[in-house]
Amino acid sequence: MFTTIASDDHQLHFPKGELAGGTFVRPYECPERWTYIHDQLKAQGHTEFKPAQPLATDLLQRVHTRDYLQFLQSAWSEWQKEGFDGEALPTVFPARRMQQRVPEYIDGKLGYYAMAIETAITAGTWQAALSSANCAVTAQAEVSSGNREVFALCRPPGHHAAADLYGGYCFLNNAALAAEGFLHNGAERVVILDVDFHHGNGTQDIFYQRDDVLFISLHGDPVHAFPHFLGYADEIGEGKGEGYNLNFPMPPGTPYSVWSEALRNACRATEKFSPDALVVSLGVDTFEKDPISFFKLTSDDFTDYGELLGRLKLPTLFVMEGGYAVEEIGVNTVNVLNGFSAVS
Ligand code: SP5
Ligand code: ZN
Repeated sequence: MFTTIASDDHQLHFPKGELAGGTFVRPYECPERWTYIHDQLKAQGHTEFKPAQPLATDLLQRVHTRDYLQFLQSAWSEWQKEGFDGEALPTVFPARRMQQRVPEYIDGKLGYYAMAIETAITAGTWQAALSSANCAVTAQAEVSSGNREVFALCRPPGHHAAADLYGGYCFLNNAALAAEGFLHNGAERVVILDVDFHHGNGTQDIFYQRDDVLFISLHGDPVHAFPHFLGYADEIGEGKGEGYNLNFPMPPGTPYSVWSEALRNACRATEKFSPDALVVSLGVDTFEKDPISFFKLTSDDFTDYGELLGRLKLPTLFVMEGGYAVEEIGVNTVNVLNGFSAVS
C-alpha cells in the first residue's frame, strides 16, 4: 500500500483562464485532477495519507534563485497594485537581441521569469506551489526513512520550472527539490526519470552541469511538442555533467511498444548509474486520450510500466506532474503505483 503525501492547499491555485489555440479556455491543469487521483487512491486501498511538513524551505535556494523566489511571492500583490482586472500573465519577453536584465515593473518581471504564457499567477499561487514542494520533500523524507511505497500528490506540477523560470503550469521544481532532499539525507547519486509527456526542461537545466543527478526524460519530440525549445537527443549534459543527461524524444502517434523500449533503455541507464534513490516525475499525459498530447498509451500500459520501474528495486519516490484526461487521471496514475507494488 502506498503512502500519499498531499495538501489541500493545491485548491488555492485555480486560474480561470489559459490562452490555448488563440482563445481563453478553462485551464487543463485544474483542481479536479487532484481530486480524481485522491479518490482513486482511496478506492484502490491506498488509504494512508500524510500531510506535508514545511520541509522544502531549506532546500528552495539549492534549486531556485533568490530573486526568482522573491518574484513568485510578490508577483500577485505587485500585479494587484496596478489595479488590473485579470490574472497575472506575461506579454513581453527578453527574446534574442534584447537585454537579459530584471525590470522593476511587474509586466517586465512576468516576462523575464516566464518560459510560457499559459500559466497564470493568482492570489493563492505561491501558497499552493510552496505546499506542493513541501509534499515532494516530505515524501522524500518518508522514502529516506525506509518507506518503499511513497507517492507525492503534487499540484501544481514542477518539471518545467527551472532555477528562475516558471510556466507549463509549474512554479517550483518539486522533483528537483526531492532529489536535493535525497542528497542532503546522504544519497550520493540520484536518478530523476521523467515520464511525463512533455520534456522536463526545468529539471534538465537545474542538473545539466552535475554528475550526481542523472536526468532521463521520455517525451514528445520538441520539434512537435511543448516546450519546443529544449529536449533534443543531443542534449547530453555539460562540463562534469556531460553524459548525465539523457533525452528520448518521440514522434506523434508513438505507441507503447515504442515508448516502452525507450523506458527499458532508461532503466538500463539507471542501473548503470547505480543511484541511491530514484525520483519518478510521473505525468500521465502520455495517455491516448490526453487532450494536449500525442502518445498512445492505454490504461493497462501504465500498470505494465509500473512493473518495469518496480523491477529496478530502488528506493523510489513518485512525484505527480501532468495528465489532462481528467476522468482517467486517477486510474492511470494508480495503475503505475499498483504495477510497481506488484513486483517490488
Ligand atoms: C506539467 C505539464 O504537463 N505541463 C504541460 C504544459 C503544456 N502547456 C501548453 C500546451 C500546448 C499544447 N497545445 C496542443 C494542442 C493540441 N490540441
Ligand atoms: Zn506534461
